[in-house]
Amino acid sequence: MNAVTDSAVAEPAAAGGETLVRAACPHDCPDTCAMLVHVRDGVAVRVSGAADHPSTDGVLCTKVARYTERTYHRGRLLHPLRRVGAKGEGRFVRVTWDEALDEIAARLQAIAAVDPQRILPYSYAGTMGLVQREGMASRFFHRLGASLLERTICSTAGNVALAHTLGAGVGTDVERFPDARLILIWGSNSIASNLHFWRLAQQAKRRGAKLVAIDPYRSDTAEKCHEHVALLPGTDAALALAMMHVLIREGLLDHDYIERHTLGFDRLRARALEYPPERAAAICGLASDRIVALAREYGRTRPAAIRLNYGMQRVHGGGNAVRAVACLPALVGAWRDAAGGLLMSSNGHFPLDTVAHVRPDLLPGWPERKPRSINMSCIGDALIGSEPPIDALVVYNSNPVAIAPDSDKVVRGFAREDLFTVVVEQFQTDTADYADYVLPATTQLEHFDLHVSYGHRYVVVNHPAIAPLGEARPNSEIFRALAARMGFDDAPLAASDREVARAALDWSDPRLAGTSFEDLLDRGWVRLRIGADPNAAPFADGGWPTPSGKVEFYSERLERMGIDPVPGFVPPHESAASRPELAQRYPLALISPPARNFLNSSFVNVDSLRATEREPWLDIHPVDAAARAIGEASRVRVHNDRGGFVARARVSDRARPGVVVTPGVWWHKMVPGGRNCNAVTSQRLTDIGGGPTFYDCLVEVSIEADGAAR
Ligand SMILES: Nc1nc2c(c(=O)[nH]1)N[C@H]1C(S)=C(S)[C@@H](COP(=O)(O)OP(=O)(O)OC[C@H]3O[C@@H](n4cnc5c(=O)[nH]c(N)nc54)[C@H](O)[C@@H]3O)O[C@H]1N2
Ligand SMILES: Nc1nc2c(c(=O)[nH]1)N[C@H]1C(S)=C(S)[C@@H](COP(=O)(O)OP(=O)(O)OC[C@H]3O[C@@H](n4cnc5c(=O)[nH]c(N)nc54)[C@H](O)[C@@H]3O)O[C@H]1N2
Ligand code: SF4
Ligand SMILES: [Mo]
Repeated sequence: MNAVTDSAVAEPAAAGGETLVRAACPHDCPDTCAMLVHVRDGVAVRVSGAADHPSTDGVLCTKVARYTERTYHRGRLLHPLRRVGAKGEGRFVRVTWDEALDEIAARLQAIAAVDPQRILPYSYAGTMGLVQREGMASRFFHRLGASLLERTICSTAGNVALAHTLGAGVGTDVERFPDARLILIWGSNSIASNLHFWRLAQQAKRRGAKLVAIDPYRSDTAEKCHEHVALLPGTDAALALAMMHVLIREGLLDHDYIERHTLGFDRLRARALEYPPERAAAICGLASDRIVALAREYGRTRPAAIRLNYGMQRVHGGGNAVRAVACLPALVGAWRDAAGGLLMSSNGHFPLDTVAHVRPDLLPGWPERKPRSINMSCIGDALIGSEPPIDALVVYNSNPVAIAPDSDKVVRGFAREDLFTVVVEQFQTDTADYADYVLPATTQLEHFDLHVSYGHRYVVVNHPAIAPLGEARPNSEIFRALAARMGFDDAPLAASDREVARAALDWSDPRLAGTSFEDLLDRGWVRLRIGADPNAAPFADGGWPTPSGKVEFYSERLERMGIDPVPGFVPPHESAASRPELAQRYPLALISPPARNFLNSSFVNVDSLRATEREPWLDIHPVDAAARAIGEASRVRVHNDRGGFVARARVSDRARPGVVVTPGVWWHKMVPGGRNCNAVTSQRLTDIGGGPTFYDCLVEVSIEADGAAR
């Protein structure tokens, strides 16, 4: 099979007149699959998983296997649009690119003349590509001097916590998991959100490993594990500290590893001794002997690996919880085994050159001068009450009206008449409905990109397979054009997509030894070289990328930031224990984890996938259902002081008593009542990293007659 090295030109493949183009899945998923696009007569007929890419192993998930349905969807935006109806109404007229760009440039210029900080980019990971994500967009906004966006909406609690414990997003190679004997799948519904890890965990299972899910919900993954520890949301740190307590008490520690490769054991020991299993049991809603048994098993089994995912850090104490869990492998010396240790993110393994990539130096006065920054997880409040106000918002790679917490406030902000909003999108999303201008963006099949991963260790290339549909343009081209319109003649703003991609990685780094950018374009993917022997345990002999070079149980950097330097249990913002008066009115804890057939709010508009998910569900325990006269398939209203949404009840013990679960972030306009689950989530932040607290949310559930939806 051949790779292509030029845009949209593919080499003929052996069979059936199809050409195959090497591509990468663009989505916010740890698996970053290498794909092949099958093209016939200029049309992408299907996509498949690259069989030669070890972690993809020839398999794509159900959603992306349908990527051509998304690309050729009847709802694709094909022309620039200008709003003619009221904000949110969704009435637009077609305009030319010239008209749209001229008007947008003029409006941004006028606002920038007052204060460029009144302009805010809003973006996340609609595509993870180094070019189409921030490659050109951030260069543009830096040059403009716009407000900086703190991109916290997913993972900063966990990532900052991990960086202050292990030093960076580093850990166990996902491909080593088949050799583990014990795997703790912690806060992760891997079948839905990390399929290729799940396949490796299955291999381990077949070789005799035990799989344990730690999750308040009996997800598809928890259902298929040998054991399921169903703790209350937001209590993971207490569980981890109690496990440490048992490991200490029963002498299951690796003192040699602790002595040589960790910092602050005495402080951590003192903290853990405050959490005997009985205390944690009360906090977590578990039996204490379960905790003792789990700790013993963890302390006695080798190799023992933890797959930690972001599901458990979307609560007030999410950062401390990640720190606590990330301390466990060092305590028992699990890092001595290649198949032991912990994996949350592998992103820190990649030799990224951020400055060369997004060019913060384009900001006049950098690095002394920095514009104000706005936390994207509080966009509702920011739009309503920032000083100076946000006068213009440019949204790309994100659907904030649907995915940001506290929807009623977000909608109020987006509906402001005096706000100038540009949305660069592939589809007419909830957010696009509030735009003054909608600009049509290409999909992954139509543009070039380069991808690193947060789940594996490969760089993957995406070659364009087809010509852009309609008048759609890549994000990079749109921001280049806007820069030119605004008179920015800096060379980095005219760089080609390939130049941006090349600049994003440090090609002289030993992890890319033996590979050039050109090789990579040709081959489609390349594996990082980490350590002399790729099969060895990279941290068996320490070498952590922290300031001390050790696993930091105690973090001086956190202490300087005024944060507890030793991991502890930080209770949820909203729980029966932490807010008893609130819990009187809103007694149920709601979590809203990923749906298997959607990716955040992406794919909700793809008919076949929406037909599989059918409608917003609410999993509720029979005891909680009976107390509210809720039956199977009852239509219910989930509500609190922030707002409410409608769902269909599924009564079963998959949700533990006191916890209700609604999978997936639907589009507001596609659900009865016009509000998805973010109508009830809050804008409060995590203890570390300023992350959102989607799963820290008390609600009440009431029966609602069919058709009576608001
Ligand atoms: N199909 C699909 N795949 C996806 C996504 C998607 O929307 N759909 N989203 C992508 C994105 S953006 C991300 S960030 C990644 C990872 O996204 P994650 O949010 O890590 O997703 P999951 O792996 O589904 O894990 C969430 C699990 O955590 C559980 N959970 C909730 N609260 C707690 C808690 O307090 N403690 C513990 N222990 N568990 C808790 C939930 O019940 C759920 O089973 O997945 C990506 N992959
Ligand atoms: N209640 C609740 N809310 C959540 C979560 C949850 O678990 N529960 N998960 C949170 C998490 S983990 C995350 S990461 C966020 C994700 O939130 P977002 O980053 O907003 O992700 P998506 O909802 O997938 O929206 C991405 C948008 O980018 C567009 N897009 C894709 N590729 C391109 C491109 O090349 N160019 C342009 N211009 N647009 C493109 C897509 O069409 C899509 O509309 O949501 C968060 N919100
Ligand atoms: S969403 Fe994840 S599993 Fe699915 S194709 Fe993309 S990278 Fe692979
Ligand atoms: Mo995410």
